[in-house]
Amino acid sequence: MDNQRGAKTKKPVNRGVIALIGAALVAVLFLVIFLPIYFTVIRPREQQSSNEGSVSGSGPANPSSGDDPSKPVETVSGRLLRGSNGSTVTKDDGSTFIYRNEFDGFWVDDPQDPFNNDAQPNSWTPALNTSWKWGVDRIYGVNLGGLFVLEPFISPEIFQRYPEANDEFMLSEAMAADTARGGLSQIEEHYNTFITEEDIAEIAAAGLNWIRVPIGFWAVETWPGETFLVRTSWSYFLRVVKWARKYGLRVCLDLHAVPGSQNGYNHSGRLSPINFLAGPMGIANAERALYYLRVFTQFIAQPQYLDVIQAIELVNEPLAGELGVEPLNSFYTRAYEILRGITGVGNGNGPFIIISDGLQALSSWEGLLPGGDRVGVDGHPYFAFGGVNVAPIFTPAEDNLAGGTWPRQACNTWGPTFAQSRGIFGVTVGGEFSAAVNDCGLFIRGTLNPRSFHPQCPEYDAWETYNDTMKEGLQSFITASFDAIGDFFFWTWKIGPSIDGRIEAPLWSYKLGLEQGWIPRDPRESVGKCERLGATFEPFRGTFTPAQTGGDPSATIAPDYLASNPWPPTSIININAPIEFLPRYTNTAPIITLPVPIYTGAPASATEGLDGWVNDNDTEGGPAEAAECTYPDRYTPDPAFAPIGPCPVGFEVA
Ligand SMILES: *[C@@H]1O[C@H](CO)[C@@H](O)[C@H](O)[C@H]1NC(C)=O
Ligand SMILES: *[C@@H]1O[C@H](CO)[C@@H](O)[C@H](O)[C@H]1NC(C)=O
Ligand SMILES: *[C@@H]1O[C@H](CO)[C@@H](O)[C@H](O)[C@H]1NC(C)=O
Ligand SMILES: *[C@@H]1O[C@H](CO)[C@@H](O)[C@H](O)[C@H]1NC(C)=O
Ligand SMILES: CC(=O)N[C@H]1CO[C@H](CO)[C@@H](O)[C@@H]1O
Repeated sequence: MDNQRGAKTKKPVNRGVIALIGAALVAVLFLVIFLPIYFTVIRPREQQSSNEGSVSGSGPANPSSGDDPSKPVETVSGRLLRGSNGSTVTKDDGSTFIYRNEFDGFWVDDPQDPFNNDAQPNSWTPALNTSWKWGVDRIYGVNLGGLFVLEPFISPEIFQRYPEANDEFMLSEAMAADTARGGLSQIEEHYNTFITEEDIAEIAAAGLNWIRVPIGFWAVETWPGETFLVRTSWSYFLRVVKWARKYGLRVCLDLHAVPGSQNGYNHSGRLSPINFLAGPMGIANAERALYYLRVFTQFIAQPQYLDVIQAIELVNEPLAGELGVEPLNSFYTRAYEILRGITGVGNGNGPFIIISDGLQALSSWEGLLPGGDRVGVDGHPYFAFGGVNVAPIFTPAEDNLAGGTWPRQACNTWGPTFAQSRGIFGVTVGGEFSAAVNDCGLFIRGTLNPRSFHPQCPEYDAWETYNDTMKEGLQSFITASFDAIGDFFFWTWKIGPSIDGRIEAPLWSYKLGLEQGWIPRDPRESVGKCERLGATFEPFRGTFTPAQTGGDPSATIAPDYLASNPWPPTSIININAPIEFLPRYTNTAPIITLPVPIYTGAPASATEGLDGWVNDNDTEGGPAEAAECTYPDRYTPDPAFAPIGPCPVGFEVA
């Protein structure tokens, strides 16, 4: 993307009463959510730097980088503002660690210049201040799975505290009732400790360059009956973004859980029937999802965030096989119009838009949003859930390294589909996949089936005693997967210990695999792996169209496509009434603006216009129930609910 900074001038705020109420709400939120973090964490550090007037160390006191951007530069307190391999990083709490990066990465952290994007994670990734070249630069990414949308197999100990909980909804309910153990603050404690600054530094040092960060709708708000910890993850998300900027990582914000559940899985927040684009609340729930996408986009499209949060994924894994592709096409079309309406079109105007393949073949999405500006598709290839296959992984593969049939199977299964999707659709990423070839490990299938009966689980679970052949086989499989998928985000960076103090889903942790030697220390080793295995798929050697990568500032979607994918869609599953009779929301709620951190050390110019809402022309209110309408339960509606006419008031069905 190009880097037109501060090009936007803000129009005077004219959102009227709604804005005032919204602002008041935000101010309160700000105090409640942000001050504890930014005052306890940031203020002491800054006071420290301004109190200590003497220059220590030998570096220049002037925070300019000279010719070599990676050269350490010191601030007045002796604290470094940037550094490369071997430098000392001082964290917000004053403690330090040594930055290790063997790939010429360097970090930047200047309180006077909090949006500095000079950092670079390694020599083969453009610094954040430099355009990402889609199709040229390769995504070597990991997910921060289980951080803001909790999953039993990723943080098992938390779920083991409340054995009755099968998903975050039930977990939150159980915690809230358990004030003795701190109630819902246990979730915040998890946000605060599960992923640390060292993790982000290690991700950069592992040769990686992107993170995909799943987040739930409760980062914005919850409605009555929704048990999730509300509006707390956002400030921790911004802390992750701050660290990503510091270490030079790009971020994909992934809306992983929407009201009503988009797939019914536990990792959608609630194990339940699907009520997103399905059932009597299917349209209403989707309208809330559209609103949350709008609120997130208004924030991340601000010039200060554009170069770090470079992509947004609309909804993770909506179950297209059940919902049908047509209603999803309508949803994506509406989301595209809302998002690009906020950001404008072309490089420098808001994030890349990623759509999930909905757990269907990538080719199902051919023709989606034709001519659209920066739209990509995300596939999640896993063998782990594909049934029992006991093929050994420690026997030699075609390239004489261990791996058995697995590496070549990854190349042959995923290589052609990802390559073809790049030709047919455009930018295509593998947003999730793991090193597991089976569903062994604790809670991989959720808490209801805590352990798999796969016959090889004893062998795969005992990671502490894997021999070198086993590790070589796993590494061969994972490098083949990297090569076949191309632009990838491994699922996931970290697995926490179970109540027994052990990591019990080892092949899902990039960090553990790096430490133990089944993940390559340099992910570029994967390039050419499929060829070395004799896998003969045709790689994508073409180029993307200008619109696909932001090079067409007048990219538009054909009017007939828009007309044939209307919002709301013409039909959805599991309803007993005409779709136009289903409950909808009015647009009368005050707009929620996501809070912005306080930057006390920075000049006002650095934070100019930073208020969480980039486009003041966008003044429509948020969704609210109309008093005169009946709304069934958002997750478990009465299946017999059959309205005999449209709800009479307040609807702009357009
Ligand atoms: C990186 O720093 C570590 C610790 O200071 C040092 O041992 C190592 O040799 C350095 N590596 C490179 C490539 O400079
Ligand atoms: C981008 O950052 C590099 C250091 O990585 C610096 O040398 C360069 O001047 C910066 N470019 C811009 C356009 O800010
Ligand atoms: C390595 O471990 C595997 C799986 O436990 C085992 O089957 C194999 O015989 C071992 N190989 C060596 C060389 O020890
Ligand atoms: C807001 O609307 C005005 C009038 O239509 C237009 O000139 C301006 O460019 C718009 N601003 C943004 C940020 O979209
Ligand atoms: C029933 C259900 O939704 N199970 C899912 C729970 O989440 C794990 C991953 O955390 C999935 O693998 C299961 O399919």
